[in-house]
Amino acid sequence: MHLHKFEKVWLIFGMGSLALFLVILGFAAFWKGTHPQSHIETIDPENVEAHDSFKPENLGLREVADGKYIVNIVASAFNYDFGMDADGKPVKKIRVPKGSTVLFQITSKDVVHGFQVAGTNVNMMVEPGHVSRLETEMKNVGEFTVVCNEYCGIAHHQMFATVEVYE
Ligand SMILES: [Cu+2]
Repeated sequence: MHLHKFEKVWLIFGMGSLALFLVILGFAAFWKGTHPQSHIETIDPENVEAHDSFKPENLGLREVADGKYIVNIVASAFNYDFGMDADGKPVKKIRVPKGSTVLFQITSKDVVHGFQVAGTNVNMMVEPGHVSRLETEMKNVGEFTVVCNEYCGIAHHQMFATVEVYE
């Protein structure tokens, strides 16, 4: 079979790039430890309260050490549950000082949701049956809107909250 020279070049290029991408994928997964944010930790979506982090009294922002925070959230259609404030109202805004390290832990009770803190590198898929975790340093002062970026139903656009980083 005769192959034109250009055809050979393109075949080698195509197969070469496929092999290169597989090597990059393997490097990221096995050497760099890149993995889904769920870390494959499972949870019963019908009974998220059984998990310590998602008991109603443990939801929301908590300072665990100087400048270190944990935020526990339960997502459901169409709400992010950050727990209740002192007046018994649902928390819709959390405040952390600039430069603090914040670990977001979130799970879903029903369908797939998103958890994106717009303007930061926090962007997670939240799957029912899994716990998604992401730790980040809040470097910039400002108000950042939390949005659900996975379409989850008719009132999807009402899923939001605010993270305020103060000086
Ligand atoms: Cu949504």
